[in-house]
Amino acid sequence: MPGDLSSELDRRAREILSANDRGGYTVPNGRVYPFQWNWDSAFVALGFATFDKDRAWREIETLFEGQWEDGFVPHIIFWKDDPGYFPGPSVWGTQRTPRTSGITQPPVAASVVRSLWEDEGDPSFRPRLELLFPKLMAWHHWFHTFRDPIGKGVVVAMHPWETGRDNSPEWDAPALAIDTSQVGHYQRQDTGHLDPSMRPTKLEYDRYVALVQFGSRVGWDHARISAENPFRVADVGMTMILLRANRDLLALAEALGSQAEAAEVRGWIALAEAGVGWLWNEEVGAYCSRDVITGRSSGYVTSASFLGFYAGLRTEARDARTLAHLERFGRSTRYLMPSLDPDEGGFDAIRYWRGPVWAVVNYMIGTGLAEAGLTVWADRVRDDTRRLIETAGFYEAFSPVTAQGTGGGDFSWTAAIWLHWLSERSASSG
Ligand code: 9WN
Repeated sequence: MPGDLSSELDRRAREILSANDRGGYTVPNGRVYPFQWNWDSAFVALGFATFDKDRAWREIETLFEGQWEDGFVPHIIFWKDDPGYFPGPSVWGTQRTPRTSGITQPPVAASVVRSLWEDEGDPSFRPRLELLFPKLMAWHHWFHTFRDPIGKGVVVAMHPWETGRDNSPEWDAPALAIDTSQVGHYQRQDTGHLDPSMRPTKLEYDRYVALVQFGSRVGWDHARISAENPFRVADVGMTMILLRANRDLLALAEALGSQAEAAEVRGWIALAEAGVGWLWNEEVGAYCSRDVITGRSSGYVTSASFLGFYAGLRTEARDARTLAHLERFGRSTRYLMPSLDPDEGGFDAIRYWRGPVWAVVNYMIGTGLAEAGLTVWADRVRDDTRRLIETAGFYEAFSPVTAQGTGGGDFSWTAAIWLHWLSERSASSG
């Protein structure tokens, strides 16, 4: 890539983060997503860290200002009113200050904090790490208490939004159990901002809203939700991300000399390493999300199926079968990693989590492949992500077939991943 294109994209990426900065927290996109989102903020911190380290730590600190006393960290914090997004705080009805949603999102924060701490090597950040560490512990503890009702160390999502991969077909069969008859009238905002062909369907939204209404009805009582929610699906993505985050949390515990916490985290890691096999679908040859209510495996190979490397899992037979899917995906689409198997009937190159490529998922997959020594594939995932951004710009997601940008433009986490992982400057610095 010509150096001037790279530095122009660096400049543009920094500009996007600054424009989406609302003072201590960053919105994913000013129009479509005008609040603070959980895993978005964590990835965004990696981008800020390349030019403003203090601001990077601040992003995570504001996220944890929304933490509840039971350790839960919400998927959205509504710092200010904005009518441009549905559902807003009154629909969630969590009665909290700051106002928040009632579900969580993939726990990438501990991994990001480890990266901030180790990459910077600056002891002046230690007091901030010491303050964040117990909050991270409390959140992971919450996951093990309220999102692992089957006690296997796998994460059970209570809402498709919780997975961060909202309309993946993995949720289709389990969502049949959600009663949408009492949902009533509501006004979506997303389809006013974006082409509806890129967004979830009306039926999917009815289900999303019905689950919010259920949570609100039970007063967002996490114990009741864990036992009674009509949607309970063990998500491959969150399971792998939590396992990875626990390994990173363990490194932080050791850096801080927190022996008791380190022992607790080691227990969580051992549980997940033993339990993740429950998600392995031998017939398909991949990790697939699984409905806890019916016990059925989704049978879908999605981008999340490739996160085992990121989670630090190495099993010869499973790796070989996973890599066979990777090779097939690589032949079927021009750009890795489509969010759904491109040979699947429901594959749709522009509809959200049913086809498009997401830079943050590629970052996790690429990192895992590199750590596993699978350099050729790690490079392919990274180069494809770079080419998508160079071709289309900093979109929310991209068609794996044509590179067309999908969803919102000037997207914070795409800009952050560029700065942290893809720019020539970050490649040369490590
Ligand atoms: C619901 C903000 C979020 C991401 C999710 C992505 C999308 C929200 C929505 O946007 O979800 O949380 O309204 O579509 O699926 O991963 O965190 O960027």
